[in-house]
Amino acid sequence: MRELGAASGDLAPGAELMEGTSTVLGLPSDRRREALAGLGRSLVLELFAAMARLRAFDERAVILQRQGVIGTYPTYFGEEAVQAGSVLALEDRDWLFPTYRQNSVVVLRGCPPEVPLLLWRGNPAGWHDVQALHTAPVCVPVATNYPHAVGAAWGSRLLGEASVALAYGGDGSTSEGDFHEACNLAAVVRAPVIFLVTNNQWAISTPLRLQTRVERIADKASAYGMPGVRVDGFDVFACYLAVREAAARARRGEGPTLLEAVGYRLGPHGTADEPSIYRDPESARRWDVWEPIGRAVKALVDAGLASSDELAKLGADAAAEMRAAGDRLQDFPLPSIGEVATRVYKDTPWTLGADRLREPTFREEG
Ligand SMILES: Cc1ncc(C[n+]2csc(CCOP(=O)(O)OP(=O)(O)O)c2C)c(N)n1
Ligand SMILES: [Mg+2]
Repeated sequence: MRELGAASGDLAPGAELMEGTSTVLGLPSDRRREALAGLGRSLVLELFAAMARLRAFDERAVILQRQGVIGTYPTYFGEEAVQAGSVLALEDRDWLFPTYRQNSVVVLRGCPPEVPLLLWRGNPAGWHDVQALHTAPVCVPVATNYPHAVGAAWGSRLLGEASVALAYGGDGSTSEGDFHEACNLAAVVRAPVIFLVTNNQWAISTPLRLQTRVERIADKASAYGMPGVRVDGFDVFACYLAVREAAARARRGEGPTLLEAVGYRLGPHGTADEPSIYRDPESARRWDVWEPIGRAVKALVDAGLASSDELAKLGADAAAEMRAAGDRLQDFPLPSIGEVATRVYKDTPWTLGADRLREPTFREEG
């Protein structure tokens, strides 16, 4: 497993940007040890194991893409802390609305990892059970998942349920009309929803300074009348605590929260992207010291909560799990052409009826 990471609390590139974010790993060492001990060994290990599984999934997916087993893939290298922290801070009854970037969070809800891998293989077996897992399908159109989450949250409140919805998004998504409409409606109706924006400072090739004139995305919250909170997005413990607090607020009937997880996109936008064309590889590499798994390893070992061997074993177990999931992909039969419209329409239009769709036939050359 690729592990980088600086000693916790070190001054590193981006430190100014992290100033004022809520953090555990950025605390002075005595307070950091105290905060980690307060969370307890079993929770910190659970959070670490969740990050390790997400990392292993991501690494396996990139390998499978390079082998031609799956199609283009949006890696989330470096964003495991936000994803693991947020999922574990919620309850199973709470709803997740992931984007392409959080494409495997459903695995942390108990979905077999081959399911999201099959999604990127274009196989219908890659559609997870939305109702059972309380996780919406991965959303590729930027920002359209925000109003969906508001609807789910508002609906659950009208039904008298105490569930919360969490919508993920990126810095770029906050420029979309859907983001504005969702935030506004959520605040007006006090929907129990969390907008979790991972500010990785890039929207494909568009840097943050060309995306918005605000320096802090969380500042946008005041325009809607909801709290805006900034959290160290490379710190799984801080992300966990921030989401837990926002969820508690939502459950108390106090409405939505905008959470900005401050970070940097350590990798490319996806496997089809070549970032050196639009950003300087040297300055990008300077951010590697924030890589969340290496950072957590150092802090947990330092706090005496785990040994590095124990943490390495969690990484190795996760890698084995994801390798096995990848090996199973070829066992799933290719879909038939008739399935192209399945789950698209309630009643399949006659133009797409089974009798009108035929398996492609190939003429022999020559
Ligand atoms: C409505 C819409 N417009 C454009 C795109 C193309 N697109 C895919 S990802 C992306 C960038 C999104 O950036 P950001 O919100 O910061 O999320 P990140 O990819 O960094 O996680 C764009 C423009 C799209 N998928 N949907
Ligand atoms: Mg982004």
